[in-house]
Amino acid sequence: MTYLSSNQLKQYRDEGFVSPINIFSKEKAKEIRNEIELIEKEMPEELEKSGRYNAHLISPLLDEVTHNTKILDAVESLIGKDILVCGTTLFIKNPNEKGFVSYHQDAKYIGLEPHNWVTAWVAITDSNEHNGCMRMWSGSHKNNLKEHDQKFNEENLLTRGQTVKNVPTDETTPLILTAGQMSLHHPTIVHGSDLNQSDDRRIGFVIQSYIGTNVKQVIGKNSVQLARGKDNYNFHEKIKRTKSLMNKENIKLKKQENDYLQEIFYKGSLKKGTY
Ligand SMILES: O=C(O)CCC(=O)C(=O)O
Repeated sequence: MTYLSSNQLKQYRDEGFVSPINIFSKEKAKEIRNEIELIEKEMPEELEKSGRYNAHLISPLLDEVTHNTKILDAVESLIGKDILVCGTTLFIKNPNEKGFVSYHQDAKYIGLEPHNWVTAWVAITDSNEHNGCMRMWSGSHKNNLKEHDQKFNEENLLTRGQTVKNVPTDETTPLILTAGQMSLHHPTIVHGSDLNQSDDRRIGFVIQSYIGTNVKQVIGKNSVQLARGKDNYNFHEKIKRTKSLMNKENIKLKKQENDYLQEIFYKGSLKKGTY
């Protein structure tokens, strides 16, 4: 079954991304933002730095997004009908902070092989050039993995500050989304994002990533949830979906999963960043 149109499939093949895709209403996005902000208020450190990963394990509304049928339909068109979720990340840029994302390829340090996987970036707030939306180096996914410098800059929202050299930033495409829309991007596309210059937060909830059941974790360990279809390979441990907000057991599970992730992201690195 192909849910994306032939133009969208062509865009993904030629450019390495598809955007924008409507998923839910602005009102729903606001409800999700409120849940994120409630967690931040009740547990001030829970979503900070390396805690920003796997918030879907403690937030029923983020769990609902992760398993959203429209998102999964689009993902199925790209990686097939047997789909696992192997993690999520909140990319939040607050106003007056200097957070940015250097140009990088997701596949570089994530250990997911083969590249039968895709990342969904879901806009919880509007995301545009003024507040630092993602920018894509169109077509760069065709050239395999590139060398990355490791800059470990505190303001860089990536773990190692990993940076691809000589990116033609003036030619990159901004992915402009309104709250409730998403983009999908390829594991090897070079992308990044600039500062938030607005006076509101920019919040992206990123399912990083949806993987085919044939994809292995070759660096460390990732637990997964079955999102659609059947897992005939069973390469990964399965974890349950959450039913309640900030449940103690799920907070523990999130911490455990995030510890595994840290091992993956910093494997072989002489230094550790804060994310
Ligand atoms: O949210 C951002 O600005 C960057 C996110 C990103 O790099 C990703 O989703 O792979």
